[in-house]
Amino acid sequence: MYEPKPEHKFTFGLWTVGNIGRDPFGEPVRTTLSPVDIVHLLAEVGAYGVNFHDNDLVPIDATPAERDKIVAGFKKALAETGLVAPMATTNLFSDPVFRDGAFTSNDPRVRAFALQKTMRAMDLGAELGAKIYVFWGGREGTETDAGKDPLEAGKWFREALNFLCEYNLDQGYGMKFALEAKPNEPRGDIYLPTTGAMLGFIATLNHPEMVGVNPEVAHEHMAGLNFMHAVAQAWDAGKLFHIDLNDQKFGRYDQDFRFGAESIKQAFYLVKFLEEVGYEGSRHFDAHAYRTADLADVKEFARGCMRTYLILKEKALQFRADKEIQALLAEIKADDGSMHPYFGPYTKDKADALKAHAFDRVAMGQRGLPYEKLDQLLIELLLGVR
Ligand code: GLT
Ligand code: MN
Ligand code: MN
Repeated sequence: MYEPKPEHKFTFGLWTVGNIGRDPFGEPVRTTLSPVDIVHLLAEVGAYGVNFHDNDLVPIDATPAERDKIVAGFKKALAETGLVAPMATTNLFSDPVFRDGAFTSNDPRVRAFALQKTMRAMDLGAELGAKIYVFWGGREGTETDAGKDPLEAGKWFREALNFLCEYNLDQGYGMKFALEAKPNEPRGDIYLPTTGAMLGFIATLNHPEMVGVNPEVAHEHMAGLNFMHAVAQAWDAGKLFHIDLNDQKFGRYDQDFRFGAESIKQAFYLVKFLEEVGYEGSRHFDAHAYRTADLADVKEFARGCMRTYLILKEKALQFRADKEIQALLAEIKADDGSMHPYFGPYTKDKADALKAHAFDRVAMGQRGLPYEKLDQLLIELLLGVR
């Protein structure tokens, strides 16, 4: 019943199920899986697609011949399993060259190298069929603002994206760019720290229609924000090009937990939102298994992400079909139409009539709102007793 199917568009990055469990205090705990192994693992658990950074697939110092061999092997694995590669991205954060940023580095050679690396990675993504291209600027920030000017950094980032949009057009790749915000980690502070900040920035680009966002649950939760609200704003702006699903305790480091592992209620509202508005993009799980997991448990992790999504999707349908819940919502949103003449586009007559209207402010302020009752019904629905 909760079996993943291709139409659910469940995808994982090579770096997610391939995560070897290294952390700042500990060495790897799992053996490295090759990209081909990962494709087979994802096919085994029922995923639809696999996403990658350039260097998840092709090592940064590979020769052109080595690159071609790796890409051919990867394509063969995709063909054998039927998996697709809908999203690609650039690793602009692991190599020491990016330790002070990529597009916002103070060093012009690093900024130029970041552009070169991204164009080559876009070529790789295009070759494998990716139509969404993600930008996560993990090193685009500071520990001390003494050495960097945020206005200059913003200008460099804008110029880089404008350049790469033109490259996309020039090559006829037809990609959409998706900018991913994160407030901090690995930098002390990362520029454009929230999805809302990214949306504001996109409007300043030369090709805003080509650029949207890739919000991640954990990244908004790290900042103490309501993820579903950020996603709704992105959707309303026509900018929800991709989404990174995972979970996270509030206010902590980037935990990248299994989807729904921590905040069941927030995950429910999110799935309900995505399903009800008809989001058609990938449901990408940007998460990894606990460091305690072995390979068998990594598969349980991946299955769990998809299974929880599908269970919550069913719960959303149940919420809509629940008569008591819907009756409460109807009561809360009751509308006798008497205010309709005042809404909609401004006219002088409307403004005059509204200014003259007599409201019973005290009675309006005393109206009961059964949100406690509604929330308890939701909790009981999620706990499986409705
Ligand atoms: C890295 C980061 C993620 C980004 C990935 C894409 S890499 O794992 O923490 O949130 O989505 O660059
Ligand atoms: Mn992410
Ligand atoms: Mn993350």
